[in-house]
Amino acid sequence: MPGTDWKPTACILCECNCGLEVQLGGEGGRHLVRFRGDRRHPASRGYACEKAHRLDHYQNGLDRLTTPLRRRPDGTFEVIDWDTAIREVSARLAAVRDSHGGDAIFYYGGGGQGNHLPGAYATATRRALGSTFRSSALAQEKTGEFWVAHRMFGTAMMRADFAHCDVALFLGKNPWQSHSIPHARVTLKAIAKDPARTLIVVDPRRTETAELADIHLQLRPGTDAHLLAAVLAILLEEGLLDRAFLEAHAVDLGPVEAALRAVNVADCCARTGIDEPLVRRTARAIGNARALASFEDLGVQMNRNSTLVSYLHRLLVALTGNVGKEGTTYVPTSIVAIAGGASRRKSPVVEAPIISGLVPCNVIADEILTDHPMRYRAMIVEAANPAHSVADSKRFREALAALDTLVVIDVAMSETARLAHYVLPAATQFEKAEATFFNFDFPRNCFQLRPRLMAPPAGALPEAEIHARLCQALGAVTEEDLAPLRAAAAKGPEAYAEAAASCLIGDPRLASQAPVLLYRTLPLPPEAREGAVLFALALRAAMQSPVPLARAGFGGSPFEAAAALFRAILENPWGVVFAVDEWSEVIGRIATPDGKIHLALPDLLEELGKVGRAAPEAPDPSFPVVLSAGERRSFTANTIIRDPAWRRTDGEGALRMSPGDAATLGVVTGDPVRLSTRRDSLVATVEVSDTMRDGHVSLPNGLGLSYPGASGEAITGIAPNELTAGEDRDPFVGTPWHKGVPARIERV
Ligand SMILES: Nc1nc2c(c(=O)[nH]1)N[C@H]1C(S)=C(S)[C@@H](COP(=O)(O)OP(=O)(O)OC[C@H]3O[C@@H](n4cnc5c(=O)[nH]c(N)nc54)[C@H](O)[C@@H]3O)O[C@H]1N2
Ligand SMILES: Nc1nc2c(c(=O)[nH]1)N[C@H]1C(S)=C(S)[C@@H](COP(=O)(O)OP(=O)(O)OC[C@H]3O[C@@H](n4cnc5c(=O)[nH]c(N)nc54)[C@H](O)[C@@H]3O)O[C@H]1N2
Ligand code: SF4
Ligand SMILES: [Mo]
Repeated sequence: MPGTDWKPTACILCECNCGLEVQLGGEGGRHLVRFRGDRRHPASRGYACEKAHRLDHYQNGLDRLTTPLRRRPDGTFEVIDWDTAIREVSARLAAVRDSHGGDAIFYYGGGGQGNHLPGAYATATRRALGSTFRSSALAQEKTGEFWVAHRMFGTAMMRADFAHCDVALFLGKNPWQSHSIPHARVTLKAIAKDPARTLIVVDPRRTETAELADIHLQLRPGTDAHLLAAVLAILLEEGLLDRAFLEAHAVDLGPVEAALRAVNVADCCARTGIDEPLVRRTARAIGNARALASFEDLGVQMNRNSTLVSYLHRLLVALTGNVGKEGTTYVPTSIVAIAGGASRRKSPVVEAPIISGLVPCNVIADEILTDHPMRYRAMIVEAANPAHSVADSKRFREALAALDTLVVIDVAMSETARLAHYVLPAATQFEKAEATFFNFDFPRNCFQLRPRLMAPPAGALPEAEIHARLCQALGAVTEEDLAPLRAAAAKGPEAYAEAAASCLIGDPRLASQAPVLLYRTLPLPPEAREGAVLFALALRAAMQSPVPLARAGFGGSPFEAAAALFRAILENPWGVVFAVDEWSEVIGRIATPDGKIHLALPDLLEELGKVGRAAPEAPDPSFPVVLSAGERRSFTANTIIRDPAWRRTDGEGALRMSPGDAATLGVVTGDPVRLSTRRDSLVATVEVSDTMRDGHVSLPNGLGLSYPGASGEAITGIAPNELTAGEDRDPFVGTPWHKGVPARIERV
């Protein structure tokens, strides 16, 4: 019988993290039984999609880890206790640091779609070890966009206001399924229904979003750079640039105009397969928009010319003046900035660019396997499954096998955990307090600390506790360090805040261990304990963004503001508005040295010229089809839910292909086919779909997971990265070409 209490939490399956209310029930009250969208959540306001109702398949997965494991030489695992695990893991990592330096210890992950506190606690462990190189999935999707935005605007995180735009543009993005914008389906339907608003979708598939569109540009896969070049050239030719905006807020228009004048519009349109009149109609809709909101995502960011496309997309927004007015592009206030520009440092072995602090995922295997003194020799993987999610799984497995030490912190026996020397079992996101740093709303931005719904099973620990134990075992935090804070805590909140602030700000050694110090000493109720690190983050936000925080009710000195915000976070478990922005402030957040948008990026303008002139790449006759490896569907959620039974539809994760291609092959829905790329050859199940273009096939993301079933471990569907290659990546930032993999299909 479900209990009658509805408890606030959030969905953890995509970056929206919609607020939910759940009822617990089942054995020991450990099942998530009933769900409803939480109307009190300030961003989602009751919205949730069908996936949220299936979250118990995450909480109660059969491959849940409940004890630390150590790998034996034969590859099997033995159970060890926590004291042994912490002692051995810290000793082995310290040994790598002592003989090769902390830079030889690589950190991967830190959070998935809804759990970003582990990454915050891990900074203490990384600092204790001197580990500075790291990465996460963002370095195979967003780093090109960040790099371009940072160079042009001096700030990397930009989002758009789809609720108030009159023209919405989605480039390689299917928000009906993948969301990423608030109330995605409601917002899309509202735009589609309103004759005064225009929905433009650029996608080679007729997606659910494209079905709603006023203009669907069903282009040839991988030709987005040509499409955007043509649109920009038409805007210039037809006098549709916002000259007044550019005069006031931008510099270096000249070289951009020259490059756009050199674009051959007819030729570019021909390359995309879209008729020029339709491209012109699109350009006019954009050029005449009152407010354009646009979003580029994986269809272009994991594809050829991805960084050039990100640049052309940012140019489109800037040249039409769609920045800083309601319904257009904004820069949100953040609690934790997750986006940044390029570092001066390169990765130590391959010398790949580091953007937003992240080494490109596609070079990690090379960084480990190259015989080089600076190669990574140990790795901590936390809340990520790179043996599944990074390009070329086979080579990535080889790289992991070559490490001295691999430590995986996960809730389930993931593909990566199977390869670890030590597996450390974590509490699930419903067994500890958790939060997301994907807070991108505007003008009212919100933050939710979800209290835990239940205690973890004996044997699993929250990451905060794991990192605290590691840091203490490494000697980075001692009882003497904790004593003054504990004493201050006994005196009350004010004494504590003062003591915490003085060690956070006054002593660099202690500051580097702030997450652990706070976690060990800040008095918090058990259901919110892992929220301790937010005390430091709230203080940083109060120092960096005093005005938006004050408007949200958190004014006064930085200490007063931080204390009030921290209290509000604890008192509002369904979420709190932490910042109130104003549209008029957006232009002021352009953080280039002169405060202007820098339109001309010479390397990318040169690339535009090259791409425009280059003859179309002749398809490799052995691999004539384009495979998009990793589509978001109704029941996919990366590898967060491993139980295949959670999928109500598309159980096997079918390979979608056009009726024309199916007829040529002589196959129908349900037939097996052999799908081959340069890396591997696997059998997939076909779904014939008239949403597909001829020559383009698509596999879902997050399948190919091993899961215990009635007859032992079984793998359902295809793991997309068995088919992708590490060298297929963007020349500027190293992001992968997962959406355009050359492939061949045969009957079996
Ligand atoms: N249901 C569900 N939702 C999710 C997730 C999930 O796993 N499942 N994951 C979340 C995450 S981590 C992310 S990053 C987002 C990603 O969200 P999206 O980027 O929207 O997801 P995808 O389906 O991978 O890719 C989007 C589209 O790119 C198209 N595409 C393929 N090739 C090309 C091309 O050459 N040009 C263009 N213009 N388009 C092309 C595909 O047909 C597809 O419709 O989704 C988030 N939301
Ligand atoms: N070919 C191809 N590859 C892709 C993509 C694609 O479209 N095509 N998409 C890419 C994108 S955009 C993304 S975001 C990545 C996603 O790939 P990853 O970032 O590797 O994330 P997930 O696959 O979701 O793995 C999350 C892991 O966290 C674990 N986990 C869940 N909750 C917790 C917790 O509370 N604590 C801990 N410690 N662990 C937890 C899960 O069991 C799982 O093993 O994949 C990328 N890879
Ligand atoms: S999957 Fe995303 S959109 Fe759907 S309920 Fe969960 S967080 Fe919200
Ligand atoms: Mo992602």
